[in-house]
Amino acid sequence: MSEDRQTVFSGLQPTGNVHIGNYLGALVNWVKLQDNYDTIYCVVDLHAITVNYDPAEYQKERLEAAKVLIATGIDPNRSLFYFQSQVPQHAELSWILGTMTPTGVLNRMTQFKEKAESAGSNLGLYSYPVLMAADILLYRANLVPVGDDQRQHLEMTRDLAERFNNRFGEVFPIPEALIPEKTARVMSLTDPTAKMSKSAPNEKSRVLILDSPDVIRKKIKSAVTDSEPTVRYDWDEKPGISNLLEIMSGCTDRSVDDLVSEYADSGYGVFKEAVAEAVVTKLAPIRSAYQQLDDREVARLMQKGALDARTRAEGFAQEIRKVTGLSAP
Ligand code: ATP
Ligand code: LTN
Repeated sequence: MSEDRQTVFSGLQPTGNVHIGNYLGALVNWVKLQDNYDTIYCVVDLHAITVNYDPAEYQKERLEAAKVLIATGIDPNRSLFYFQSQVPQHAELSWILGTMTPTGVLNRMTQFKEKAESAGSNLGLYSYPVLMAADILLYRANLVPVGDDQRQHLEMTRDLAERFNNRFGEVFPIPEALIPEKTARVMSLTDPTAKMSKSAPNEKSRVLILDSPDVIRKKIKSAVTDSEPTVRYDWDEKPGISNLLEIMSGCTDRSVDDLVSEYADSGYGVFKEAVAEAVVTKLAPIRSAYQQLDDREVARLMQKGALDARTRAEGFAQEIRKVTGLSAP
């Protein structure tokens, strides 16, 4: 890691399976940024236990999430890559930042309101954005690649960094969100007015990174569209088609305009087949990389990542303890 490179941090929850929304909204950027930045990527297992879970199952799901990320292109030799729970400095900073977070701000968090309604409220779910701010600020990250749904959390993180700096001195850079122009919010295939989500009950609503080609084709074929058969990019009138256009564009690096000019009059059947093939082609190498990964080797890589992360985090944590009057006596 060279000193002059900017630091990137992002996290993914190990709940359910990683879907194409996660991939196009965030992971594509995670992978690219490895070329030019000091990258730190974290499987945020403390965040995901804010909703009910089965411990034995969770142990497996965490490793699965790590494997999917590696298959996608996260390289543990180029990025610092680990499980959040293995680095206690995240939780320590979260407590300190929590003392500076007005509860009125937390009350306004959309994700909290939605999850509290569906899964029931608890203190962890409420303070979830504070832990996220701690993840980012702990490493003094400059850039945070995320999907559009994380915008509000990022704003809160920036506010907390400023609040901390005003009180204790210039410790944290103010982090910027890196959100893609298109595919920042990939929508559900069964309800294109809702975000594609890991937790939606209908499995047909999302394409998983590890879905087989057949399953992908079926899901895209049954994606909800409208009855006027022109392929047009229009989120108000044609959210289903606009979503598929963005997905195809994200999988092919062709612009939405270019796709519209090719498929405008070809009919939905032909268009959906083309979308499905683009997704299958994009995901095939990831699926085969995943199949070649060895669980024990990945577990070893995660242990090594945690050791390195702890060392790095402790250096920053000591400075934070110093300015906040919490150093060892
Ligand atoms: P859930 O699907 O249950 O709401 P999540 O997928 O939002 O959970 P994470 O797995 O932590 O939670 O998200 C990882 C990254 O994927 C985040 O940066 C998030 O913004 C992004 N992301 C999640 N869903 C989408 C989506 N539908 N479109 C674009 N980006 C998304
Ligand atoms: N809150 C995010 C996951 C997350 C994260 C982070 C993202 C936890 N810590 C730090 C970026 C940076 C989510 O729900 N998707």
